[in-house]
Amino acid sequence: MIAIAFGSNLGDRAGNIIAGANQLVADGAVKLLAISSLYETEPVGCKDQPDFLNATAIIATELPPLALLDACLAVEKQLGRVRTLRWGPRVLDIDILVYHDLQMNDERLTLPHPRLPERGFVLAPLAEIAPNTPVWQGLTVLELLTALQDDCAVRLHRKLLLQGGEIKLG
Ligand code: A4P
Ligand code: MG
Repeated sequence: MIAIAFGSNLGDRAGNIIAGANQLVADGAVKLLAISSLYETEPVGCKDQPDFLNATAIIATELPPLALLDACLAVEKQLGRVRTLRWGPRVLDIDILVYHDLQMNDERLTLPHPRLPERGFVLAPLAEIAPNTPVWQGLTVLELLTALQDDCAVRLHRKLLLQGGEIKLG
């Protein structure tokens, strides 16, 4: 399984995530196999910023990991992300969560995503579409979610639909 995560807490948050996912498809970088609902989530790491919308997707891609990262960063840029504060507010953040069972620690890319097991805003949406897939040291998404200590609120916001390979609001 290859899974990616979307987050936005500036502007039209749902629109940014939907546009970003559809742009990755339009660029020919990925096919979307499954998309979670949108979740409204309290900011982790830097509390003094607006709440996020987060979602996750399972994808198919021919791109190797670093080329997939470049495709994600290009879409973030197209959608108008300006990097300021680390962990600060953003129009769109796209992270690679897992790339099959590949483990890597390149200076540009760490896989699986190093903060995956700590984050309700990733595990809750991923549990919707891949509950029983092992993603971290043999533990499944559901097992990680059950063990999670994170007390930041994560609430279901809205369904997303996957139709003809593209995402729409449900
Ligand atoms: N990078 C390394 N590994 C990866 C990976 N697996 N996927 C590098 C994507 N990128 C990876 O990312 C910095 C660099 O990380 C990339 O250029 C890439 O080479 P960035 O997106 O510029 O910086 P960032 O997102 O501010 O930092 P970071 O460390 O990626 O932060 P996180 O861990 O993604 O956290 N709270 C809620 N509720 N929802 C959120 O979505 N997001 C963050 C950002 C903090 N709090 C949040 C949320
Ligand atoms: Mg990021």
